[in-house]
Amino acid sequence: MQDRTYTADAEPGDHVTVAGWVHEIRDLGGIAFLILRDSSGKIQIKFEKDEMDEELVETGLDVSRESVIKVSGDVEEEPRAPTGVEVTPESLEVVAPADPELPLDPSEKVDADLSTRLDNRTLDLRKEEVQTVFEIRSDVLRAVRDQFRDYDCTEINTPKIVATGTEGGTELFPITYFGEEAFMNQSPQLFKQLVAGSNVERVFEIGPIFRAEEHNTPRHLNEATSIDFEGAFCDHTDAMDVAEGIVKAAYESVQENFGDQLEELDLAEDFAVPEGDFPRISYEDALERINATGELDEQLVWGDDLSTPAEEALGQDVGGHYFITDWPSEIKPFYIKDHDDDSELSTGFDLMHPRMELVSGGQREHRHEKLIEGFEQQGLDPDQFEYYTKMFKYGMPPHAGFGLGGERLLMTILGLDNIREAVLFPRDRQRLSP
Ligand code: ATP
Ligand code: AMO
Repeated sequence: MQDRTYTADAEPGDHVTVAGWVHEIRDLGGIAFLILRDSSGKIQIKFEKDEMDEELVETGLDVSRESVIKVSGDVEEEPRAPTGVEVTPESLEVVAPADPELPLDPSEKVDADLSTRLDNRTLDLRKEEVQTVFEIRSDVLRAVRDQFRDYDCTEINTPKIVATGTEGGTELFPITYFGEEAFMNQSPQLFKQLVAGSNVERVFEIGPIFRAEEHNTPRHLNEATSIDFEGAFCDHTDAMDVAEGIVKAAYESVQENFGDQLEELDLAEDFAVPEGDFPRISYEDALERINATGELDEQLVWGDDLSTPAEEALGQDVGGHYFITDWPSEIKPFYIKDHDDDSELSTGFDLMHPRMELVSGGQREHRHEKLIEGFEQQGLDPDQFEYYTKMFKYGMPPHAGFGLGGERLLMTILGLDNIREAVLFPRDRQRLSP
C-alpha cells in the first residue's frame, strides 16, 4: 500500500497513514484508545470524544477487534501510551471488518490449545511470540544458506515425485503418476549424490521430505523440511565439520538478530549458543555410557539401535550437542560406506541435540560393485535404481553428506515443546488441512 507507514516507524511530528488490525479498544468515558497492530508492532490511536468528529469516534469505537482499519493523523509524543507515541485520527476507514465471534483471540495472554491454534493459523500468527518463531525460522534458513555459500556450495532443487524410495520401504506415500505407481520423496539422497558426482561437486538443498510414519510424537512430521548437504572429495569427518558449522551458524544468527526479542517473549530460557567443538563419541562408547547411566531397564548390546530413552540418557550425560560415529554397518543404509579396514563398521554418523537426533550422514559408497552389493544386502532390487547406479560407472568421486531436520533445528534452538509449533501448516496423522 502506497504511503502507508509501519507503526514502528511513526515518529512524533509525522503525519502518517497507518493500517493494521484492531488489537484492543479501551473506552474510559471522555477519552478512548484503540491499539492498532501491524507486523512491525503496535500504536495507540486516541479519541477525545468532545473534541473530535462524532462519526469518526463512533466508527473507531464500534469496530470489532481484529478488524482491519486504516487511520490517518498526526503522531505525538505521549509517555503514557504503550510505545510512547500516539496518533490523533483525522480519518479512519474500516477496510475489512472481523466477525466479533473469534475462534482464537490474538490479544489474549493465555495460549489456546495447539489444535485450535493450528486450525486458525492466521489468527494465531497475529500473536507476537508466534510471529517471532516464524521470523526466526526465516532467519535460520537465511543463515544456513549463507553458511553453505561460505562452504562453496551450490543450492539445488531435486524432484519430490519419484519412482523409488531410499529410507526403508514402509515409509513411502504412494501416488499415481499417469497410471504408474510413484511416491513422494523421503529424502533427496540419491539425487544430491548424482549432482555431487558432477563438476558441481558441493551442493545443498532445503526442501520438503515426505514420510508416511505411523508415529504420533512431538518430534515427527509427515512432511518435514530437510536441509541436505553433499560434497565430492569429502569424507565423513568433513561432513561432520559442515554439519557442526551449519548448526552453529543458525544459533549465532538467532543470537545476533533476535537476542532481545527472545528475552521479551520468554523464548530465551532454553537458548544458548553452543560453545566449543561438538564431541564425537563412537557408537561403542555411546553404548557403554548409556549402560553406565543405569537409566535403561535392559543393557544395550552391539547392533542395537538407540531408543528414545537411550538417546535421552546419553543426551543428559553429555549435556550438549554431540556426534555418534562409527555405527555398525548393519543398521545404516546401503549408501553409507564402511570403514576400509573394518567392513562391520560404517562411516555413518548422527548429530544429536540432548533432546533428539538432528542429523544423519556419512561417507557414501562410491564404488559401483560395492554399491550393487549394498542394495542386495538391504533386500532392494538394484535394477530399480539403475538411473542412479549407472552414474557410478562414469567416474564417481568419493563423497559424503548429511540431512538435517529443519523443524528439529528450530525446535531445539527455541526450546519448543512440539515440532508442530515450528511449521506453519503441519502435516501429521490427524491433520491434512489447513
Ligand atoms: P489527564 O491525565 O490527561 O489529565 P484525566 O486523568 O483527567 O486526564 P482522562 O483524560 O479521562 O483523565 O483519562 C483517563 C485515563 O487515561 C487516565 O488514567 C489517564 O492517565 C489516561 N490517559 C489519558 N491520556 C492518555 C494517553 N494519551 N495515553 C495513555 N493514557 C492516557
Ligand atoms: P534421516 O532419515 O535420518 O536421514 O533424516 C535426516 C534428518 O531429517 C529429520 N527427519 C524428520 N524430522 C521430522 N519429522 C520426520 N518424520 C523426520 N524424518 C527425518 C531428522 C533426521 O535426523 N538420507 C539421509 C540423510 C543423509 O545421509 O544425507 C536421511 O534422510 O532431523
